[in-house]
Amino acid sequence: MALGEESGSGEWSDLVTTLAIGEEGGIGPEVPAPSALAQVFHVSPEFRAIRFETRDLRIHPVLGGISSTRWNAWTAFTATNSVLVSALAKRPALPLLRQLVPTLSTSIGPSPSLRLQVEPVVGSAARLPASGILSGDGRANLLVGSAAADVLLGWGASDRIAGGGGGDLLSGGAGGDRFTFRLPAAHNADAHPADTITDFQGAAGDRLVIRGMGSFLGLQPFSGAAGEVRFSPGLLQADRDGDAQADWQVNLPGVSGLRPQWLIAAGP
Ligand SMILES: [Ca+2]
Ligand SMILES: [Ca+2]
Repeated sequence: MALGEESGSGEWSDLVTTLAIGEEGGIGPEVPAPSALAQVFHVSPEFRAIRFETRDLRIHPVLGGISSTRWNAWTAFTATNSVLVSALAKRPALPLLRQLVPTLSTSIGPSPSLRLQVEPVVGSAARLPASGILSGDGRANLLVGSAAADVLLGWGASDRIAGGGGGDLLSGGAGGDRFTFRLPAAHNADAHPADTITDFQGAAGDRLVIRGMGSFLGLQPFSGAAGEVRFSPGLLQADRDGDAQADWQVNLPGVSGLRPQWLIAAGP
């Protein structure tokens, strides 16, 4: 992984070792941050770049002043996920960004992140109250989207991700992640926008939980039974109302095959 720019009044490389950094971007819980460390989050105006900065509020014994280390986690995360980068670039900016954190120091006064409309949430689970970006961390997170279009980012570990309504952009990151969907009511199935999972990898443990699904047909065409689910490369489809036409779908870019055991049928 690449460490990003150094900033502040002096470099203090030891600071990096106080962080437990996940494989592709999470700040893990294994090493609790000392109280003098504060996590600060930066985003670009378009909310398409997320940076984590750890600021050490102790005075450096040699250089003096306060040092900070910025780690461009976004770059590390998206370096292996070009689909996510491309998809985000096509989406409008979302004004709400919630970032889960293991701990949050309250000794630093008003958080700069709040001025940037980033809302750190202490805990491993969170729900979006309105359309926005919900970013987990290196732990196993439970991420629940709003009824509108959201971006949910699981990062490391095995996350549970449920986008809810709207056309959601979902990315599980590393670990075997569980994506939960609910087939819409038959009468408005055609109006349901498609979700996209940018990094689904069944062989790596990712799973699709679909509430209300009937038979899984594999590559076979719909037979006209309500609730049937079928797969074609890059696309999971359901016929909610039994007219043999797809009226619900999840885009799975890059996925050429889908094993039945990667799908989990759940109650409505
Ligand atoms: Ca949603
Ligand atoms: Ca994950």
